Amino acid sequence: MEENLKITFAPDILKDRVLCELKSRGGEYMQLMSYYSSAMLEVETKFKVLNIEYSSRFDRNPIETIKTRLKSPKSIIEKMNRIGVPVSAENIEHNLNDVAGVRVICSFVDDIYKLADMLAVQDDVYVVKTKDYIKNPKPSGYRSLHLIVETPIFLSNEKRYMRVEVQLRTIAMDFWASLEHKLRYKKDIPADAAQEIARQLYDCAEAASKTDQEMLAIRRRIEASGFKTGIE
Ligand code: 0O2
Repeated sequence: MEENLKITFAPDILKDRVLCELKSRGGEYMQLMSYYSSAMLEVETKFKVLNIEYSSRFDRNPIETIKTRLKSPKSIIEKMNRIGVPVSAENIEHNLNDVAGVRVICSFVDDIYKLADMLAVQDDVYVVKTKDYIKNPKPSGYRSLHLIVETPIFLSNEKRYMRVEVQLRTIAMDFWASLEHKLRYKKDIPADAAQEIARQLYDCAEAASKTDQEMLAIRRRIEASGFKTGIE
């Protein structure tokens, strides 16, 4: 195992050095990232399969979009710093749950829970942790269902279990989270205005949630009347 890269503080120049070292040592770090990419692909495929099967059973697609992302080296270093663990391939794998991320954007709120259940019952998926920010939104107003899952990837000479963070949310939740994320990085907002803006953003999250509930009620009403919805 490669020697740990110890960072006790993180000015940008130091982060850049650690980043260069991680990349130049190549080997283990790049290999680990390729494992995460493979695990991400496995989980993405599982959702694509569920979407196809669901649409043939219920005549509609529960998934609007699937996005995948591998955490950047910079974000990995920042998070390792935050939790006070030296940066090494081994420590990254043992301490971070969200290096591989799959975001599933659903049509309706009930689709989120159905898809999460359908994934959880698969015999090669182990749900390590669930955080339900839909039933318990964050103080910011953020809503999503987060699952940390472990799933195997099959390599030439081994079967290796990897962790993937799955975020399931509706289009409305995604719309809010994407814009809030962008606005949060506008650093020149004075503190007093920031508080008011946070409150406005919270109100927008509440409005988006109300819209989600109404859209679900409308779909159920149409279904109850015997019409099919969203045949694709
Ligand atoms: P990125 O680039 O989006 O991934 P953990 O140690 O992972 O269990 P952590 O890191 O507190 O604990 O995880 P949490 O709070 O369950 O989820 C973190 C991720 O959720 C964030 O990832 C965001 O993607 C999303 N998120 C959480 N709260 C908010 C929020 O208030 N607004 C928005 N827009 N997104 C949020 P990262 O690491 O920030 O980055």
